[in-house]
Amino acid sequence: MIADLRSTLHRVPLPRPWGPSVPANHLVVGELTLTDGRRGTGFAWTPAIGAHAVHAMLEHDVRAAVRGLPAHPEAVWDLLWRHLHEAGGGVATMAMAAVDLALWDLRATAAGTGLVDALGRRRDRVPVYGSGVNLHYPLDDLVVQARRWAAAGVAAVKIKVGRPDPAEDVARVAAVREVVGPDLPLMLDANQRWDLPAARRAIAALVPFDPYWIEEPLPADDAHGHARLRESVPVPVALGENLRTIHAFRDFLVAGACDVVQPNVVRVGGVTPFLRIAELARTFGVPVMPHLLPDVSGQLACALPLPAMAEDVEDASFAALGLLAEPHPVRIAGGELVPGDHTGHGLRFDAARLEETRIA
Ligand code: SMN
Ligand code: MG
Repeated sequence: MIADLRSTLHRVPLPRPWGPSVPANHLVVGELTLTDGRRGTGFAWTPAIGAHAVHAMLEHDVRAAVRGLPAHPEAVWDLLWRHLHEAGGGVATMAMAAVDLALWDLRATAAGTGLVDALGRRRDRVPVYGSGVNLHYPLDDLVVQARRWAAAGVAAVKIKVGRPDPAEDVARVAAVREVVGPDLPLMLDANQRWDLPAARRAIAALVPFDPYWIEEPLPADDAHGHARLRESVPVPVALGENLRTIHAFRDFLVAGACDVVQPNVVRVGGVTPFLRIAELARTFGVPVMPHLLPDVSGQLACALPLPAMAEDVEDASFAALGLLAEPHPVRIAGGELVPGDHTGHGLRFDAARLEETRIA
């Protein structure tokens, strides 16, 4: 039974800022204690927006609600969703992730296995793609980043598009394609910067560089728009990092809005809903490519029904941010991610680093 939940908020500077408004990421660590004394660690994460709200919701609403509940991820998830729903939305699901990840940590540990085996191992390693939040990079820096990825032997690369002048997108994608060669999958991420006509025009101009997918070409909530776009362009559409509920994923899949879904394990509320979304996507034959957080997502990818790649945004994994004590839960090298032989999810936050970055 759950005895208590404590949470702390941390601001962690990014060695490579994600533009002027995102110089740091925010982490909320949740420590769940059971009545028998066992402890599980969960976390929520957000680049900039909502971090204080998530922490406040954990302290004010979630803490009291989880005390006395059985340490059962699925049951707790459903109860918490009902309990928090009148506030609703992304803040609630991010807060719920801190609880759910802690419960999965406890479940896998109790089974004497790591997360991959607790979920059902389907593969021992997954390909990793190099990803950059680089729309603001000058072309030269973008090319140098692409060279680093090529030299590291990544399985694929993803860059941002959606510069104010579409001709710049063409020049940037052409330059990166030149660096990585004709065979490496090259994904493009527009982060919702276009409307339907702009997306159609931009994608038509980028087709010659053989994009592996176009990500979030339109506003993230627009299922109908994505479905119409998808019918009119020859490039697969990926989305889902800004969807929060299994119902939203259901609606996008039913609308035929995407070829790939990208749930973020924190934003959807943890491992429990992530798995439900993966099973749903499977019924549409749509692969799941977990969004960010490779320290955990890479483990999930090893258990997904359909083959998946993990995403490694350069120098932004929790390991790369110095947040984790050794041994790290996953090893990323040569375009592959391999989970370690830990029990639980294997993320052990470095106590000194947490102290140094703590803001609440
Ligand atoms: C992204 C989103 C949020 C933070 C970093 C990067 C991006 C991606 O959309 O898909 O990697
Ligand atoms: Mg994206």
